[in-house]
Amino acid sequence: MAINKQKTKEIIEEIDQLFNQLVGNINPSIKVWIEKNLLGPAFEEIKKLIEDSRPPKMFLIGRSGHGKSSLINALANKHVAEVGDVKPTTYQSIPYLIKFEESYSSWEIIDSRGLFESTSPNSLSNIINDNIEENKKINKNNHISSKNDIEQILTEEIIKYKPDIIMHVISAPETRNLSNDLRLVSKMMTKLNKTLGYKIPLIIVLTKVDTLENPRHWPLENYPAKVGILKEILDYTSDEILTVSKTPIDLNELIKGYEIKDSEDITAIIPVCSLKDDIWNIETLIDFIGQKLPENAVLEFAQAQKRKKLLRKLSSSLIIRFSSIAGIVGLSPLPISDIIILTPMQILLVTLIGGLSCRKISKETFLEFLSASGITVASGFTFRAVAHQLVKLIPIAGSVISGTIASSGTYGIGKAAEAYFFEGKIKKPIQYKDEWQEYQNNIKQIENSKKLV
Ligand SMILES: Nc1nc2c(ncn2[C@@H]2O[C@H](COP(=O)(O)OP(=O)(O)OP(=O)(O)O)[C@@H](O)[C@H]2O)c(=O)[nH]1
Ligand SMILES: [Mg+2]
Repeated sequence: MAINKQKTKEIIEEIDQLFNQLVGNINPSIKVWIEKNLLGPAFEEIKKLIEDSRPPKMFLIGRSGHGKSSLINALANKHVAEVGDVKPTTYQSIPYLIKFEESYSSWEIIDSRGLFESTSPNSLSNIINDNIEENKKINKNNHISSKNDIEQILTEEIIKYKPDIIMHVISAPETRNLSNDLRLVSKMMTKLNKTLGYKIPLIIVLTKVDTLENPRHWPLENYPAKVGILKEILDYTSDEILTVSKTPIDLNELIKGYEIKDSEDITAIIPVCSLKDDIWNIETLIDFIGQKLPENAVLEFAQAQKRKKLLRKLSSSLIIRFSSIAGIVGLSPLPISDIIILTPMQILLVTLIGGLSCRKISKETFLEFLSASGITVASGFTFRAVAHQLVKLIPIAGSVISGTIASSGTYGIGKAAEAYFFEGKIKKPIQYKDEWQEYQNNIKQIENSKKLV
């Protein structure tokens, strides 16, 4: 189970009804104000996260046999792409959709296989000193025989598919031989990004790291010589081939890959092993892709595989957004004394966090959190009954709710729900009061420092 667009719509409708029931005898102008400033923005956040979500689009470049299909299988954690030794002789880009039925998600993959097949790695040397004769060899029978052909076809394909991420797959032991391929693709991306006016992240994925040095030396971490060779290849790729400056993705383990921050074309170099029984560092690649995807493609990417870490990030940002929205209460033109007006939003938040943790999007999911927090609600409950119970979770002092109480209460409820759904831990919302305060202070500091600049 997971977030499902239809179910989310239904819950939103119920929450809207609940709100109308709860504010039955409230001043109509306050009601309109709340709808516009609280519930409206909250629904808008959900629309961005869920209703507008779409499959991530990933484009693969790489010579035949370097492990593109195996990489897709490793990323998807299931068999979706053929792995084989048949060498394609003609260029054929294959788009396909991987469906993850159980989690209502899909990925779109474009495998640009065969693109380099009729060029030897050396014939691409003319990318440095453009050899006109070589480039004149126009492709016959769809054979691609020059640097210009490759560059042109790749550019056209990328413009046609507009992928979110491009992965250039190269077998790690062959990195040196294929330095021209790497240069060609990165040069092409510089031009392409300029044409498009935005940067498509290009990740260089070095596959088959298990075959470096002695293939039987595995797991990698147990063999310092193998680690050394991999480190050398990574450095060679960044320093010598691409001449870019690098930042380790994991400071404790330099061989997990480099992020390239100031480059116009490359975003990262990440080594992996995609063999089913020896999967290595795929997690790093997945996290990295998750960070670089556009907002509306992250949900399906993470949810497909129930990637808890990424889904939790989505949940955390949703909590922050909802809490900030709740804080608007403090700006209400008329004082609002009943915290119950916030509960519809909070019920929605908790239910969605449950959904992100791969539970069902339903009343039952919300109820499960409530009873775990020590609040029992009779069976056959309505949201209305629940709303009155939920209020008990927020400590409130005085007769008027301030923006701070509204936001920190919402944050606490969200975080307690997150701890429960993602870790099975029972926490009290009040435990998160300082954390919210700290978050607010940080934001203020950042804003102040921006003003100073
Ligand atoms: N040892 C090892 N072998 C791998 C790895 N990844 C792929 N292979 C093997 O390399 C061969 C080619 O892999 P594919 O995934 O089919 O390569 P491809 O890039 O999709 O090739 P085409 O479809 O022909 O373009 C297969 O025999 C794979 O099992 C890896 O990480 N380690
Ligand atoms: Mg393949």
